Amino acid sequence: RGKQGFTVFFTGFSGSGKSTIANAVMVKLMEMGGRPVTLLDGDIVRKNLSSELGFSKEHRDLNIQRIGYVASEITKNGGIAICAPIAPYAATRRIVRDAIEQYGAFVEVHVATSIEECEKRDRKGLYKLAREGKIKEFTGISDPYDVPEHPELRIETEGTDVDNCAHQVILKLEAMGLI
Ligand code: GGZ
Repeated sequence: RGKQGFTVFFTGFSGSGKSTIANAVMVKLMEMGGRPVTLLDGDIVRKNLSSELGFSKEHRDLNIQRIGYVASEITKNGGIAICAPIAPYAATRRIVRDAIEQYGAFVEVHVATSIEECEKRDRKGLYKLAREGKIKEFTGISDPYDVPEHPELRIETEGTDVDNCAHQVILKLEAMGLI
């Protein structure tokens, strides 16, 4: 069993399935025992750590850097951090990667559900509001998303269940010698 800490960093659109997959991965890692696992989910972080922030580029960057800082501390102390924000900007993801790789591994997982599929599902009704202009700067509709070019793992969720997606992450962590 590997001893180094690491961060699993999910990125993808709202409604792509990041949180659901991140939760399933957390459960699997906890069942394996060993190192403590901390989930830094997008909306939980925004409630507790970034409640004053909106969705401008500056605020999103600040949000991601806060998540990155907490994840780097967890990684430094030999733990496992699981992050699941949208994290739309490649440059910001790079900054977080570089900070974390000083202490352990950074495993970027692109949850590659298409914007069409996310909008079709529209679980929280946010895409409808974004189309109506009632939510501004909505990622994928009226705000950018830089598709990760070289993530450690890209998950195609369409036609794949949550358990299978989570299993792909676990297999990648094993292949990397982290668990
Ligand atoms: C994107 C927004 C927006 C805008 C509110 N753009 O499905 P959700 O609801 O729970 O996930 C989205 C969440 C995104 O927060 P993050 O902290 O992950 O974003 S970032 O990494 O860019 O800082 C969505 C909701 O907040 N939401 N307004 N304009 N998502």
